[in-house]
Amino acid sequence: MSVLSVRYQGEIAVVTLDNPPVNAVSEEVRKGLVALADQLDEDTGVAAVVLTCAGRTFIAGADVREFGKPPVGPHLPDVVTRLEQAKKPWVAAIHGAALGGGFEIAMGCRFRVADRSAKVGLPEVTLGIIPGASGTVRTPRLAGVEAAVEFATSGKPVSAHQALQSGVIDKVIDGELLEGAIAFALEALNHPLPQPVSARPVETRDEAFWEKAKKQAARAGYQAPLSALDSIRFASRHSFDEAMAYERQIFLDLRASDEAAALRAVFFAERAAPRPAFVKDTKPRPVARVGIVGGGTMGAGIASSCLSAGLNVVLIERDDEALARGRQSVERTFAGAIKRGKLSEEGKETLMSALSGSTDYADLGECDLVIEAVFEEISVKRDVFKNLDRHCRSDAILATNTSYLDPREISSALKDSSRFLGLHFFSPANVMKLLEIVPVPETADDVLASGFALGKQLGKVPVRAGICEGFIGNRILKRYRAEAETLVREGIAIADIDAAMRGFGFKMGPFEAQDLGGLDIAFLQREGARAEGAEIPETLGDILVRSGRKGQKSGGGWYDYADGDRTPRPSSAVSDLLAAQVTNGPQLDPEEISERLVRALAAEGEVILTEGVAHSASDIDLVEIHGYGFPRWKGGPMFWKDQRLRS
Ligand code: 3H9
Repeated sequence: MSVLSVRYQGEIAVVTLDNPPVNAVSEEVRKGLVALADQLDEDTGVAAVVLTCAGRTFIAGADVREFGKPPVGPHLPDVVTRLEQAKKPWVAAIHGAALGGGFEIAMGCRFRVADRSAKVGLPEVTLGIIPGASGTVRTPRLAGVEAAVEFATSGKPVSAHQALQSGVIDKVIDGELLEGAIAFALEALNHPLPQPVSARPVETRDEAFWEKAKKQAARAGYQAPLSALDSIRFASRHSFDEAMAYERQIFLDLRASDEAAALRAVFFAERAAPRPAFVKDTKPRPVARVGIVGGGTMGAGIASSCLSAGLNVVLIERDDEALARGRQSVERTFAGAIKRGKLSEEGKETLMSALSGSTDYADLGECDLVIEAVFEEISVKRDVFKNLDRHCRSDAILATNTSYLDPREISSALKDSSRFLGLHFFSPANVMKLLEIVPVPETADDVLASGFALGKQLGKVPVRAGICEGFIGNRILKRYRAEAETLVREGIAIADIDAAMRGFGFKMGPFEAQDLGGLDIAFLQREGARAEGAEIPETLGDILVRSGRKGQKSGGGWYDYADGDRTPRPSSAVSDLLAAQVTNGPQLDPEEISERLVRALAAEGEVILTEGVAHSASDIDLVEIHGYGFPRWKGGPMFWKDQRLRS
């Protein structure tokens, strides 16, 4: 059966694309659209064509799976042009999302209508490419240069309402989409047709505009947004055909780039993450009401995240004062979302009304899942779980948010550990996407599946981690920090190491990040382990903490900080403290420094894979990207290392 079908409603031909899951434009779709344009052009009974899609969305873009292979004709830019040149006007009826090549096809249609909840956008830069089928050439002609720059360099889709305002669609349909689109087409036939987009004039902008836009695009840290801008700028100064040729060349060059390969790998890994093979066939338990024990930073963050996903939350604290603080934290998070325009005042009220608080564990009786987020102290955690055992329904899932305690020691406080698992959120939990899911040996399959389903519902990237100190992420972090200290011992300046990692694409280097988070937490862990007899050699961080340098909060850590200023300044006090540990070896350039550190990340990743703590290299990459700031356009340490080996 073909992915494209046509039926007739009077003089309107309704073309339906049905290419699950997201109607991506594959070779078959491209061929089919050209054939249909030819066929309908010759059909004297047809006055106009409505293009609609089956399933959850309009066309989500070119088929990304084809990007690793040589391009095969007919090419999408030619398909878009063919639709634009059709003798009968085509009307794109958009539901779900018209993204990338899907939006480009819509721009080839003479008209675009969308239902209220639809989105349109050019997300190509998020895949390391630029729009390759006229997105940077037609959009400025349709909506102006500024809107085109925003679309193509940010990659962010906009709502149907915003799309209407910026002129990229012609109408928002309130009722049934197809009916509305057919009525729109019939009405449009009563008027002269608008010019095809390619024939419309394009505005020019002055140098100041482009300079500002360039600075903005450069912030992303990788090539594609800058190239998208370059292509729009070219399009604003050249003929349509010249601009199309220019765009195509950049698109093809970037399509073959390392960054695009990395971003594609991340794209597919992220989508596969919530449904790993080991839970695919297991039905998760329904979760509608979540209990959270502990309303501190972590608990409140988890609560915000659950509320935003439409869950009811019961927050447990030891007294009313702590409960009020937890509630205020959640409120602050939502107030921030209102400020950023992400939430309305009414929306906040609705979310807050789904939050209740209590100091009595008995109020967790109706919860389907309870997440413990209390102090990292084994006896405290075990007490919490003994209470949960007493008060929760016997089929309720009980989870710990521990980041470094052994979950088995916590779960053994329960009568039935099959309902237990670790759900390791990252701070701030309402922002960070990573969720490490840590089953104990007794965890039931459907409990594990429920962890992944919850991750998906919360919009997180869930990754299964085995039990070891630090699970996947913090264990790798430890190795990373140790290697960074080794570099310091070899005589590399702390500021040079941080600068090299920023140059690689991290927002922060390892030392400035520690100053921000505080050096004392890891120090106390090491001290605790030493007290229990573990032989842990003294780290440079230990030396700093012992002399009172815990990071920004104590006015200095690896760097000095002036009062009220977070700018790290190299510290002569630190140089003095560490002088005896440092030998002056050869200096390294920034690439050599980042190579050493990323190799250390990948090396620990290899060990973790061998031990079975992580299930796949791409899981490790997701952990690093979503929990530790690894630049996604480098694909994660495992991908980066493999790419290195291939080149
Ligand atoms: C482009 O268009 C280039 C052109 O300018 C020029 C060309 C010459 N291709 O996200 P979901 C799969 S570049 C292939 O969970 P949702 C995905 O892997 C493209 N497959 O669904 C998953 O597969 P599986 C620009 C794709 O409902 C399944 O669909 N477009 C593609 O949460 C469901 O995905 C984009 O970047 C694709 N393009 O969200 C849009 N897209 O079931 C990317 C998805 O086997 N897509 N899949 O794991 C999206 O943003 C979301 O999928 C969408 C639906 C919002 C549409």
